[in-house]
Amino acid sequence: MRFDEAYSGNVFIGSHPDYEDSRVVIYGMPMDWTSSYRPGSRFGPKRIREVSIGLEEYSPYLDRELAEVKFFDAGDIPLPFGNPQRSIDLIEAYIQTLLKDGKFPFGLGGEHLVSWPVIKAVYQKYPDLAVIHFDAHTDLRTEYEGEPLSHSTPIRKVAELIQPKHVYSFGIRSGMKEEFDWAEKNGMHLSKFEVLEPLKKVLPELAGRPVYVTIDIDVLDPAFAPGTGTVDAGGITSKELLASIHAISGSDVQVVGCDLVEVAPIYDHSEQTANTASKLVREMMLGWVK
Ligand SMILES: [Mn+2]
Repeated sequence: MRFDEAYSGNVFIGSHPDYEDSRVVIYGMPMDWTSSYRPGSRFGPKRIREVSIGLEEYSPYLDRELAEVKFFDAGDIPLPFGNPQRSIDLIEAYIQTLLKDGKFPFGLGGEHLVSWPVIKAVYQKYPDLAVIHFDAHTDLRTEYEGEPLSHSTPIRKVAELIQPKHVYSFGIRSGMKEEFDWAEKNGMHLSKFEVLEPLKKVLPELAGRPVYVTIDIDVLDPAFAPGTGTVDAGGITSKELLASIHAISGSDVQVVGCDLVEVAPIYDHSEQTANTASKLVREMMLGWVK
């Protein structure tokens, strides 16, 4: 590693230079080929890394600092533009390698479809897996304009794979009636509008379980995160999202992987979205990797 690498913005602040020796691997999934509204999340991972230079490495919430968790920043997975199927296959193969090496997968999106191959791979390792999902949108469509590989479908695919009753969605305030009906009919845990309070209620029942957590940045109100593909008014504050991350870290849930997706820096010249995302990454890292 070059002596200046940790501060060059090429890697997330505080990352460890050695893969072999690291417990966690951060990787970008710079894909936005299926975004139905505003593309741009392919640039999310890079910008989240760049602005991380402005972060403190210490978390006063958790009284822990990044040096206490060995994480390697692998950069972005090279994905073929415009080809969601091959991109998904490449992501899945990469995650399988990470898991075989005993690493904790920590992904940065990219559109939300990238979570699907990751969760698929994680589920192979943890058949008892539950998924916690923070989002403005249900993401429960079976297809979008006839296309099943869409950023509006990943949670449906996950729910069908691991069973709907093992999927816990929070903050949902947008989707088709059919999606909400499907969630209810199939026993998915879908909390409309609210995040922290319903989350606290379900954490005890997830105690001891391996859990994958996927955060779509648009669970935040557009006032806090305008830099995303599909903004949706009526979201939570960044303070509530941090408290939710900390509620998970304070519980007996065993987080086995996570991601933060849909940051599209171009729609936010204030850069608060990327800056917020980088702080969320720090708290997820320090809170969830024990
Ligand atoms: Mn989503």
